[in-house]
Amino acid sequence: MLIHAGGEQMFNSTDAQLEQLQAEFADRGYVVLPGVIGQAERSRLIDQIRDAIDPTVGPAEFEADLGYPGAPADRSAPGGRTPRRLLHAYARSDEFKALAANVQVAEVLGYFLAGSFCLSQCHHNCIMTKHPGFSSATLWHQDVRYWSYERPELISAWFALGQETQENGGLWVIPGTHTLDLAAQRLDADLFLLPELSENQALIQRAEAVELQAGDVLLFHCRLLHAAGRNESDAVKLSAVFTYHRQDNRSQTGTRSDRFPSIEMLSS
Ligand SMILES: O=C(O)CCC(=O)C(=O)O
Repeated sequence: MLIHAGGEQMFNSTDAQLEQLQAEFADRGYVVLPGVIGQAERSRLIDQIRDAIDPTVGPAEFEADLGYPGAPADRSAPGGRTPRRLLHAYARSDEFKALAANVQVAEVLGYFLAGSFCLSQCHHNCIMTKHPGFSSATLWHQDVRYWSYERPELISAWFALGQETQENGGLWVIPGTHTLDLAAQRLDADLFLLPELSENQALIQRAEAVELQAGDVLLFHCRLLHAAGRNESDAVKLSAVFTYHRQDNRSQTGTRSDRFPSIEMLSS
């Protein structure tokens, strides 16, 4: 399979490899692509992120604003100015644009989404900065909860810029939940899974930690249940996250998903 982006011939996996990845994605709702981003590229991105953390170059979302478990109580509390996400990653620099358009990721996404696709500027499109001491835990949720597209068929790419482990707050997923229809009473008002319900506990017992090496990319379906703990290590964890959708899967007019235009990434 050959796909073209910006006139360049792309990374060329065999059809058999792509088919196998797609079968895994269809079954589990996620796949990991190992070693996609080399060290030199990661170092350039990390330098840019460090420059944007302190003083924080907005727009940014702060841990204190969300009030997730473990977050500082408010912006005036100790750690209250800890950023959780640097937003609008795509627009921040040419290096982040290139990351979002990574050829290997684009080839796999083009195969999974079966054709032309776009990057959403409204969802994820951020640099996750998980800081020791002041980071929060993210409870079980599906990202699609606040997204409004014609079809819930978006895929996010989580670029690990360093190692991601259970200790530093790496992601947990519940394989196969991207096909599950969850009744509303299983979720709280913010659409997090209610952990006290026995049917939810049975699901959570199936959770798996996704440990990533620096440079790995996790592709996950927008309906996959996932969660993450706090960063208990002594180093900040940095990841860039972008979300993609088929070009013909349009955001609904007037919703948050429609606030900024999507960017065409690849036409086949
Ligand atoms: O790193 C985390 O705490 C989880 C982030 C997450 O699940 C999300 O932003 O959807």
